[in-house]
Amino acid sequence: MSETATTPTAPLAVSARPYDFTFDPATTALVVIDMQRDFLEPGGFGESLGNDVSQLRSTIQPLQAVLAAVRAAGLTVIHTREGHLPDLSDLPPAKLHRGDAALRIGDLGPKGRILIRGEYGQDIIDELAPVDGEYVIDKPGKGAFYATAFGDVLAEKGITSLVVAGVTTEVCVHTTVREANDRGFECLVLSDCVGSYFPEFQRVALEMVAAQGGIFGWVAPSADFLAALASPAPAADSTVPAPAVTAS
Ligand code: C5J
Repeated sequence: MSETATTPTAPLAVSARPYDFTFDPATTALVVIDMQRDFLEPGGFGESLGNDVSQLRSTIQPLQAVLAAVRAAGLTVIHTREGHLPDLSDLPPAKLHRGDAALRIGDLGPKGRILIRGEYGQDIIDELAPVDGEYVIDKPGKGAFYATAFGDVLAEKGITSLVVAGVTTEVCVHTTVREANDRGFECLVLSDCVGSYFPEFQRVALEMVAAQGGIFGWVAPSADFLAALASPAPAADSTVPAPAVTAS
């Protein structure tokens, strides 16, 4: 008597720079970095630093499409939010005092206290609100691993690959991708789902990820990731004959 056994899902391939990014949906998480009112809407942290927050809004629509697809496909979804405790005990003085902001972290702005956990402005924009079953990681730093449970969540879920979106490309996205790369994760950055207040930084930050043969990871437009996710599971060679079972 013989049986057939199904091999683990063959990896899907995304056309990416510097070469195809392969991933198994079961071990891949979508990581949405800091899509918060404080960065994307007027009256928040981003604007207080003198930035034109409208620069980031082109990321919203493609990211909505990616979220819909990964939710349908059952991938792990992790959102992050940069922010600090109300008593500022997790805010290094260097971060508080640096620069010439109109409103500093902890000051009261039109959307609540700037970059403080639990405030309206610190939460994720309505368009990309997390749904039940998704993780939300509050982080005091720019990277998602520093002083958070992010690494533990990835380990618990058996995640080895990250598809990364969010803002800003050259700050929190880059820091997280660099941290992830050093910890052995494979990272794909979705070029139209990450945003910067500075077009030049956006271009160069994406180049830096994929340069030198993918020094930090891969870069692709979301359309190519969505195409890979929708591609049919490999059929012909995904089942292999199992060894014959003999019984005495
Ligand atoms: C910044 C972030 N830019 N989320 N934070 O301060 O990139």
